[in-house]
Amino acid sequence: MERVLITGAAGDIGSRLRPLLKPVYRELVLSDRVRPADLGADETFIPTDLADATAVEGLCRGIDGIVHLGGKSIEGTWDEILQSNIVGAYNLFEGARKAGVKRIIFATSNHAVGFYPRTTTIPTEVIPRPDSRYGLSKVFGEGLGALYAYKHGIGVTSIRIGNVGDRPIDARRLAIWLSPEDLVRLIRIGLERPGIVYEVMYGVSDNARAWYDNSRAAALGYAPQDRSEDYAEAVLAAEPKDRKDPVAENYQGGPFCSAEYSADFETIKRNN
Ligand code: 15L
Repeated sequence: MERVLITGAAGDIGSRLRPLLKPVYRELVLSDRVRPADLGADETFIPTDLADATAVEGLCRGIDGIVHLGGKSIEGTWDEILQSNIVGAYNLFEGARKAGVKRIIFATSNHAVGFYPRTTTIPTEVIPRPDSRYGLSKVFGEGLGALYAYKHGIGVTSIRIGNVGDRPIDARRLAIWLSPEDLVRLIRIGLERPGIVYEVMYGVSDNARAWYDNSRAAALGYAPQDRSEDYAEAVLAAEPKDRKDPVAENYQGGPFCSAEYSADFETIKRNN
């Protein structure tokens, strides 16, 4: 892996990854619609709209591996999600195929499976239960990854990212927190480990309260170094005591699940 492209490089995760991946790969190519505010003179930045297939094709030329973070990272209107995450991801995989890119990391999300209850521990093979149009677009991206892996031989790893940050910020994030350094560990497996065809891993640190069975990631060599439990006492002390959103509290996806909710929650809960 010599030339690695990061899409969505100006976003929160992209900004955290840039300095961490810089010493690892000979050349990092950064892309986003907007220029990162803190772009260094020694960084290569190519502004690209993922919805522009021709531009994306050009962006992928000469690249060995891609960390695809680009697109909308929260819920949006159907048209926003369609253009940024669905058309955008398709263009990216197509551009990569035409350019002969060897590996892709697809940044998927816990919201691809957000409608699993917090009482269950889910493996990576579960049936998708997206909790939003955003989560649905991530299911689409995971599918694209499998298609381009098995049909076109690109080694693809989908990382179902929980919540990346310096520390877990609330009780829900104690289960799904991912330190930037542990994210780098996952990315390096996907880009560098020999023999990757198509893999799905949960993007979480070593969290005692995790809702995920991440044994596949462990088998591939993932050994997270950060633990949300180190922050649990402080996080739980700061947690509001009177939460009034039973749908959000029931499901792993939290408020993404309760937004625009119109089902009969009690009936669903009883039957499933
Ligand atoms: C995500 O997928 C989002 O990109 C991020 O903004 C957070 O909302 C995160 O999930 C989360 O669930 O905390």
